[in-house]
Amino acid sequence: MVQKRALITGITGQDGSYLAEFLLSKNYKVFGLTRRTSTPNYERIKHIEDKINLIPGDLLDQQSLTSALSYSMPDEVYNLAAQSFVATSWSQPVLTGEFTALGVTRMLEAIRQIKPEAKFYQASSSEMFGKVKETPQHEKTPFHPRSPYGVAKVYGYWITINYRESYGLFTVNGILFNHESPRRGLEFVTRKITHGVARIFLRLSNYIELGNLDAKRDWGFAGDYVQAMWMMLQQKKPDDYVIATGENHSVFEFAQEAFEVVGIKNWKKYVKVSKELFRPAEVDFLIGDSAKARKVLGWYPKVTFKELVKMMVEADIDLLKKNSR
Ligand code: NAP
Ligand code: G4F
Repeated sequence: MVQKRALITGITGQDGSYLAEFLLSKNYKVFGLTRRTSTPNYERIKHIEDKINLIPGDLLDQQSLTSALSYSMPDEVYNLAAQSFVATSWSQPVLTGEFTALGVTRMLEAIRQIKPEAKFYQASSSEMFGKVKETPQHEKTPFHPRSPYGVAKVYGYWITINYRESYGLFTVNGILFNHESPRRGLEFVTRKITHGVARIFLRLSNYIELGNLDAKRDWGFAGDYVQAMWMMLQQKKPDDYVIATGENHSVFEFAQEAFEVVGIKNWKKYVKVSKELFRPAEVDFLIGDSAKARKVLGWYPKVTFKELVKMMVEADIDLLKKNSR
């Protein structure tokens, strides 16, 4: 059988690393776009670095994307690269728009010019639902983004559909709800909590500083979610899918569960709430309905909330112990 080729933007990120592993397990030839940094940031992919092909490029640079397409000639393109931290999108709104919105058009243009038969996955987000219009949120729920990031993702969503309708490209949106893992960036609330709990457990710190504890999210495991990305590109027709667990929890509940893993009962004394960490406009409540993905793709999440929190706390304890040796 001919070996399939995939190009992943954002391969150094959380999802990119899990997706690369998954595609390698399916015998793909995997190419990844990486941008220039002054120190290497291959931490999440170092265990597979010799099995993948890294191509220098940036979502801001059209020529580099065209070259990456010409070099890799992929059957499938997964556009995971973005400025993905919602809080930063208020301090860097223009850059967020350049990466997270216009970057999608640049990638689609490169495909249209170099390999129009390539299938395209866009990393759309539940942040697009923002101030939610209905509960749970599904593919037909109207959007009301609440941050420059959410607005940029709405642009990315529509330009993906526009290239499908204008040029007949095979383009899909995966509208993924929050998904986490031990590889999650330390600035996101789940990892901030699990890393903080691990530090408190190991007596390396006395508290965690958090913002809005009442916000609720539908949290799943990133390893499960990258499989859905691939499944979407194996369909006969391009379409858009919500990927979620269908269960949500508050930040408060996440923290409680994380402290529970290490047996700390009086956990509230280790959490400080800082108004500085509240957002100018909050997304209070997200919960997804992934019935369409379950029916059409046969996708369902395997890791439960409890298992996810445990996995992340234990991984952070191991990491801190390893780093101290
Ligand atoms: P992540 O860990 O922050 O990774 C983002 C990746 O994008 C990194 O590899 C980063 O490279 C790369 N990148 C950023 N700007 C770039 C640019 N200008 N040119 C090339 N590469 C660039 O994010 P993630 O959690 O894996 O999420 C993957 C995608 O899914 C993102 O688009 C995110 O917005 C979206 N999404 C995530 C979730 C979630 O819960 N995780 C939910 C819905 C949608 P560096 O390593 O060089 O910084
Ligand atoms: O972990 P967060 O920063 O993730 P957020 O904003 O939901 O965005 C993530 O999920 C999106 C999918 O819905 C992705 F598109 C996006 O790329 C990213 O992966 O914050 C979650 C919630 C927020 O309501 C925030 O206000 O946690 C609240 N929170 C409370 N204290 C905090 C903190 N968030 C962070 N990052 N840090 C805190 O100290």
